[in-house]
Amino acid sequence: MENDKRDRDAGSGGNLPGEAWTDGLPKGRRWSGIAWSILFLLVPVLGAATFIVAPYYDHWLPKDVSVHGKAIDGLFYFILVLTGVVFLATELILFWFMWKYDAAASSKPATYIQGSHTLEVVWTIIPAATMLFLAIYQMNTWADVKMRRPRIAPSAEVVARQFEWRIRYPGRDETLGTKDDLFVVNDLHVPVDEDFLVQLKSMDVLHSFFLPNLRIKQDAVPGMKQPVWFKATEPGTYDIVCAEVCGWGHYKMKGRVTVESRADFDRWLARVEAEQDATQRGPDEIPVAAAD
Ligand SMILES: [Cu+2]
Repeated sequence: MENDKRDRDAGSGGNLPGEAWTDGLPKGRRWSGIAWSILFLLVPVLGAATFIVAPYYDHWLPKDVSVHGKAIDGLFYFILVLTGVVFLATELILFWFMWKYDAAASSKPATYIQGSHTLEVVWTIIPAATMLFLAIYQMNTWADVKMRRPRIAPSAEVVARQFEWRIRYPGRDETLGTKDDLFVVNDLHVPVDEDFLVQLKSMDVLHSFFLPNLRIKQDAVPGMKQPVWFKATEPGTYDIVCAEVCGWGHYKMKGRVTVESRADFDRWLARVEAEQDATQRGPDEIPVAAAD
């Protein structure tokens, strides 16, 4: 008999019209409603707090030392504010609805609505128009960073490989792929205030060439030569990291980029050349192993 009643209740979603709602509400349900509302309120509060506090703990954008950086950061902040406002608004509305329409606190059953066609059209058009605006608004920056390549020969070639960056400079003839090329690993040097054009390749899997301070991020795709360019504005040593999970050693696939004056850069190149000449010997210079 008792089971019959329970089955009946379960079959109709737990509440029979005119029956369960008049039974009296179990004590304590209201508290769970409050707890859930507060929990959902914490999402926008802590979310916003994280962003406000982050710069004070140095967890924010790294120092920008690129001529493109300002435009890219501007876009970043613009999109952050736009999405931030929408995020806060939707989360606060969600909280308010949970608070106000707590089922346990209500004495009336929920009413069924068909939905609103107008509302659906409005909330489809607004995001679509926003996306379209962003697509057009960022076009010039995108073209500067990814399409308007400086008309110079490649300054260096960077080949990504599990788990290092192999860098090749053209050497004295200023042409890549010739005998006097200079090779270094994980140690990119760049003259300050000059256009620098990298020819990016991958030897094995997908990697992503990421120079946070120069606001550069480009996938290195096996079989493709990707041009990547930038102009550094401030001498210093900055990070090169791989931004694509590329295998077990992905975390240690890091190098550094040294931005320095033209004179320092030339001196460094000359040193690499001298070291390479000292360690590389021609075929006739290699000592033949003594026969037993
Ligand atoms: Cu990688």
